[in-house]
Amino acid sequence: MTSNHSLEFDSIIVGAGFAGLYQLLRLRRAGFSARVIEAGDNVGGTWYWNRYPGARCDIESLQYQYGFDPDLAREWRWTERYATQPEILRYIEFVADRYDLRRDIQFSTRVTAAHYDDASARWTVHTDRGDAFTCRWLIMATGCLSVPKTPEVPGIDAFEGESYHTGAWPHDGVDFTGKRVAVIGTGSSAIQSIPIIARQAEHLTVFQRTPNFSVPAHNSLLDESQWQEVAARIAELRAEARTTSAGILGIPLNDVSALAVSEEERRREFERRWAIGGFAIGGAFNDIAINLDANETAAEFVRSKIREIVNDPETAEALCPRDYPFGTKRLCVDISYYETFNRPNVKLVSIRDNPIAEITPKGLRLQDGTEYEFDAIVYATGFDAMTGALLRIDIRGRNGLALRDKWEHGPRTYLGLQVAGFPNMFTITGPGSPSVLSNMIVSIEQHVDWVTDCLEYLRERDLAVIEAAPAAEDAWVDHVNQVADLTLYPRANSWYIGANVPGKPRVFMPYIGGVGLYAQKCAEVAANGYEGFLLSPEPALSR
Ligand code: N01
Repeated sequence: MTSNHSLEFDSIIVGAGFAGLYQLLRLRRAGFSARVIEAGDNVGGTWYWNRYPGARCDIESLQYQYGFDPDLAREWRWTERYATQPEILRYIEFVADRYDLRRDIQFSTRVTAAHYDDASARWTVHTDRGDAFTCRWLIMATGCLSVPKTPEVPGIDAFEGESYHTGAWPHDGVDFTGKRVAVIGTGSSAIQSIPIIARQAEHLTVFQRTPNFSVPAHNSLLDESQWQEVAARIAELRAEARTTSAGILGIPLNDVSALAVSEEERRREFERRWAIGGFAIGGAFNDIAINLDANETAAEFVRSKIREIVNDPETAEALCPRDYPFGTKRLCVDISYYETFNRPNVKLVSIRDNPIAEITPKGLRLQDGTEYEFDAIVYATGFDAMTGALLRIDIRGRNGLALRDKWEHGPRTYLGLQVAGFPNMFTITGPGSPSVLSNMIVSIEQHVDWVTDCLEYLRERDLAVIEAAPAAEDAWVDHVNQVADLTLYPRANSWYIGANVPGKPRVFMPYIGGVGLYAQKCAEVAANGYEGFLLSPEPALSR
């Protein structure tokens, strides 16, 4: 179906994931007209697309849920400590129905362009179905990890077997029974899917360029009393989460240097947190993220665990990360990942010094000429993160300035919320905000609340334009870089700095100063009349 109409809204929201849905609800309740444009044929965003086997959230389900409505928290009963993708998707669909959101969402429609018109201070938003919507406020809720990245090796289209990307998995699932399968990549998606694929496939070969640090999830069924306690106190807990560094509760920081304690004490602390599972290990000592020697103690602890779990010493060594500090690539949380390499039908192939040269019709060939044959190849090769979803849309701001040109050397924003030269456009969890370094839902709610409050403020004062001031943007970008440079994070070739996409500018994209400090800064900016933003009335009124 195509549509050729011009429709006017106060706001167009791009994306119907957690961010787009909550933004729609808030705007509707505040009396703004809004339409959501979504490429998928249903709600869910990242949880709609990432249906690979084993997909689940690495933040505990009681914290990875909306916190804005205590009734909602009481109505939805999570079943496991870490929710599976199907359960999270059911939750998002439940939310969409509960608040009757679907009537304002246009599905199966991709936004192709968005152009700002100075004279009217409005955006025109074009879609692949021929729509041309106009709006005053353009809200990009396009997600940070929503553009799948396939390796740039020749021959991908020539493969005669089945090919899959974890980030765009078939909705009907895939049966690997009796098949020879390759998984390329060893990031979070691979680490979750490998144990499940290994159980199904006749044989699984894992191609690893960089080993990752992974910690056990220790998943379990959710305790009724735990669930009830959170359901009863959700608002209070969410407010508290917003004051923490990662938007996650229950990870107390042991405020001691890893180098100030004895080896036994250090090991005890790491063991204690390993037994808790998930990101608990991140708070073991106060200098793991900033001091290379302290960091090495955590890295070596995880390596010792890998050696304990994996029977074959050569495979264990190959799985041990060595050339970047612990935690500076996203820490993975797994269910039996390392154990999977003890299966007789699983083989690890390190391609660090011998990369994939070509995908062949029957499988793949490495640079040294070794050939492999497969029935199926799974690309668990990640995403064009943080900027990919924004830059694939032809976004043009004031005087036709293209966002692609403005961000030629990397993303620049003020608070991760706005871009100078692009008035009235907001980026939910955009680069320059804590986003991917935090519990995304906490950061999404904080941004959506801020944007909604901002639009109400402007409406009350008959203001029609808000734009990041260039000086404020420059200062914020400097600050984001300075804080990142205080840590070990920029030392890793991670997707946080765009290293996984050849040619992408190497800039540390998220803000690492912490959710608490960041939220406080955003609140202060608002309290000071949107300090650092330029506000102006309706263009016609100002003449
Ligand atoms: O992607 P990744 P992901 N040849 O970029 C390798 C979130 N997430 O989809 O490290 C060979 O982490 C690449 O190697 P290298 C989470 O934030 C959350 O796994 O670049 N290999 C790497 O091993 C996560 O961090 C959840 O050297 C190639 C892998 O592919 C983010 O999404 C679950 C290659 C890509 O790993 C992304 O995770 C899943 C090539 N040409 C994801 N190109 C949970 O909540 C890339 N690789 C649990």
